[in-house]
Amino acid sequence: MINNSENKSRTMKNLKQTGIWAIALFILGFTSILQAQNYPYELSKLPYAFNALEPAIDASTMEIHYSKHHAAYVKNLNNALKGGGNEKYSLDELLLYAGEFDDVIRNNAGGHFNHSMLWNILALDHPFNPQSEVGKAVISAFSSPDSLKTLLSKAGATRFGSGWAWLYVTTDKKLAVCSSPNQDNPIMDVSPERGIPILGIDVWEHAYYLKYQNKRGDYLTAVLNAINWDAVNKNYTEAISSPLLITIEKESWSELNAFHAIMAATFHPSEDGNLKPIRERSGEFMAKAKALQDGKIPPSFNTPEVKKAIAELVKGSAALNQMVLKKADDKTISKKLGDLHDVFHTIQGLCRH
Ligand code: MN3
Repeated sequence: MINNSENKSRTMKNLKQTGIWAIALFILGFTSILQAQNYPYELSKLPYAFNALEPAIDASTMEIHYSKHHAAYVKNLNNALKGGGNEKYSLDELLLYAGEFDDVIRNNAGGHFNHSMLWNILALDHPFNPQSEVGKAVISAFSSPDSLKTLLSKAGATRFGSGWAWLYVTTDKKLAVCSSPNQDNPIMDVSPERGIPILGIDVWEHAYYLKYQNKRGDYLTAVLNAINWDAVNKNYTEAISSPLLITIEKESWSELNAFHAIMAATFHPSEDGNLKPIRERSGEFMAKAKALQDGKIPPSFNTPEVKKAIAELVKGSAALNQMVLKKADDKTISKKLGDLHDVFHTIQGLCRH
């Protein structure tokens, strides 16, 4: 386990890197399904009339869902961020590091993102197209759109209490189905399934109770026949090439995170002349480097350069451990730790492509 200050330091570094990404994306003109969402958040315009999805979704449910529930998530998110120092983070950062913000931020940032996606992926006249990019991917992953609907329906029906059913792009660019509690989604660090959602179905009672009462299954059948597959196709093609997917892949690299945590906990005190943490934890430091080498490197980062840098970390951290055991002086240990810190950031840098 990592303590709070290490955790915070890691988060700030991550957020800083994500910020660099955001600037790079802006300059390069990439688009993203999360683009340009920053504080203060605004309720996106509903792309159709309240009755546009009848009979699948009745006008009253749509009106309340959009103008009361979604509007409340936006208002509560802005209130939770206002004056708290977190206004600077983009919506994708709030989601990516949801576990490190207050639950109020996690729930309302999720609520805003999830509902914005929901409105966009519903329509009565944009049927599944097997020739589209997502159509081909669905057939490849699930054999048919009907099998996918069965999986989504099951995911939504078996989600206990409130939550969402998702079709999402995994970090290895495959399609998968999952469900999440409350307003969580697969972008979030708190989610056991990670990736970018491209189709989400709200299974909170507020999404269906007026018309369907307790019959969640009937609602799921109806809503899954009211999917705007052109919008899902757009989400899919954007998600597949999104740098956010690579960020999620890196953020899910648990051995890298574990090494980063011990690096932060030992190197930063050493910069202030405090060598106690590295003297106490050099064995653990070496073990975490070895675990990084022995673990599975995520596909996007599995390059000769990254492997070479990891090998250097393993060798260097073993040498550092020997220095500590032989009670070398502070200057020697500090120098070695600084060198390893540079090597580590080479890996971080190589991951930012
Ligand atoms: Mn809802």
